[in-house]
Amino acid sequence: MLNGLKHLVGGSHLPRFASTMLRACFAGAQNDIFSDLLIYHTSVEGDSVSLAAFIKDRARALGFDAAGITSADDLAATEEVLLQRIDGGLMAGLSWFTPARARLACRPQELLPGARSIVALAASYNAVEPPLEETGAPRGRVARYAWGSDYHEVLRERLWHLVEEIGRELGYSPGARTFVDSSPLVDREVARRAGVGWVGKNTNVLIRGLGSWAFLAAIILDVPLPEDPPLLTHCGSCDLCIRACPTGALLTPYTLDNARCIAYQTIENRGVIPQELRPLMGDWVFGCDICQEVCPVNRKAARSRWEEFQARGPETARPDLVALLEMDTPTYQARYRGSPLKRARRTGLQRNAAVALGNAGDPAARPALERALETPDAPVRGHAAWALGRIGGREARQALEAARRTEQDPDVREEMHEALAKLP
Ligand code: B12
Ligand code: SF4
Ligand code: SF4
Repeated sequence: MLNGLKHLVGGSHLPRFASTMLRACFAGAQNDIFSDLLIYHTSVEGDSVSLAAFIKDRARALGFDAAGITSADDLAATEEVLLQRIDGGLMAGLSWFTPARARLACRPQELLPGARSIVALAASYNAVEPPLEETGAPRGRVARYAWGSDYHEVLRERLWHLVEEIGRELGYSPGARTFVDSSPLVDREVARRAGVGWVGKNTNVLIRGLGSWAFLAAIILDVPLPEDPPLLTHCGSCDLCIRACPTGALLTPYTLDNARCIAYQTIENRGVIPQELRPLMGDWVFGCDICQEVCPVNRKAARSRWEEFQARGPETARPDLVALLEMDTPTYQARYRGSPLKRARRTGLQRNAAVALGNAGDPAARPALERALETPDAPVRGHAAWALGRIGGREARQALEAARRTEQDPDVREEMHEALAKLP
């Protein structure tokens, strides 16, 4: 009977991994009668090694630039860190980042019952900045990760392709769950533990050859796979990112104060940007790349091969600020369909454009900012008032005084009042 079973599990008529699973059952058996089957344990390992190689190979063929594998064990130390950050107010503003979510994010087996392994993946978004025709008009800056198509959609589709290929190789559909950014899994720690990259002092995961210009994604599987070791690389004595951050959001190496980060303020904050941060935001209207641009590891980063992440055009990377401030809904819908910029919503982008115009200080933007004092969105009106206060001039004063007389929102009225008080 044993020989018959050996023949069965080794037989080429069974899909390779179905036979592996059968062997795995035997290898786990304690009964002496099956000791003969220990021989199969070696080939189980052999098969999971070759399945891991298959997954990495197919991941590459599907466009992913780096892949690694880690276990589905809890990420206990990171859970502690996340809970401490929430407790210390360092995740302030992200109401969805609750202790319950933080716990779940670090417990892969709760995210997928029966989870055994995590395939961690990275996809470069290091696109070339599109050439810009210099018109002299003030322009904003969009973080590189948002120059192309929405990575959530692009990568989720590829991840499911990969799951399908793994299923074909196994001969059955494995239990699997995919993750790209928005799902509750602590993407960076998974990538670090799987040896995909190391954590830089700016908290981003740096990947050999790609730098930190890479999205992270993951698949949790109920299939056992051999783990890759974490990398030993680290930042050494470099602290360029910490010194370059204009808002002081990087409190210490590896620690970000969410509410001070320009990325949070321009993308996630739906309301009022604290006044003390606005002058420090420069021309950023969606995200911020300063702590990545100064990173020496990024200087040698390869360009992205992903067509989807190439810049859609100069206006996506460096939008005309007045046009952004005055953008109507149809223009917004057409320009940002399928783009990550949609996350900030039209009024969020307009609010950010007002701040950037205030920082640019170009009097040519005054008429557009004056018109913005009439828009229905309160934060846009308030930030336009702030910008006019910075640009100054007689016309700005007249417009602010007139708008203040009819303004109903007390916060916006206060912004107008403060802007007027600052004018000479
Ligand atoms: C919330 C969030 C934000 C918040 C940041 C909040 C925060 N404090 O992290 C905001 C909106 C500000 C933001 C900004 C950005 N984000 Co974001 N964000 C996330 C999200 C959804 C959760 C991150 C999280 O859990 N943060 C909590 C902190 C504590 O966890 P962490 O940063 O992962 O923690 C790592 C380190 O802190 C480290 N650590 C903590 N303590 C210690 C101590 C020591 C000694 C050591 C060694 C390490 C260490 O452990 C973790 C990793 O191992 C992830 C997606 C996801 N599901 O994970 C994307 C994600 C982190 N973001 C991403 C990106 C691209 C960005 C931006 C670059 C976008 C931009 N250009 O504007 C900026 C970068 C800003 C910066 N300097 O980090 C990528 C990062 C890719 C990469 N290569 O690292 C992710 C992974 C999305 C993705 N799947 O691609 N983001
Ligand atoms: S993204 Fe910008 S604001 Fe945020 S930590 Fe980096 S440099 Fe600072
Ligand atoms: S700038 Fe220096 S310290 Fe910061 S992430 Fe890059 S190598 Fe590390």
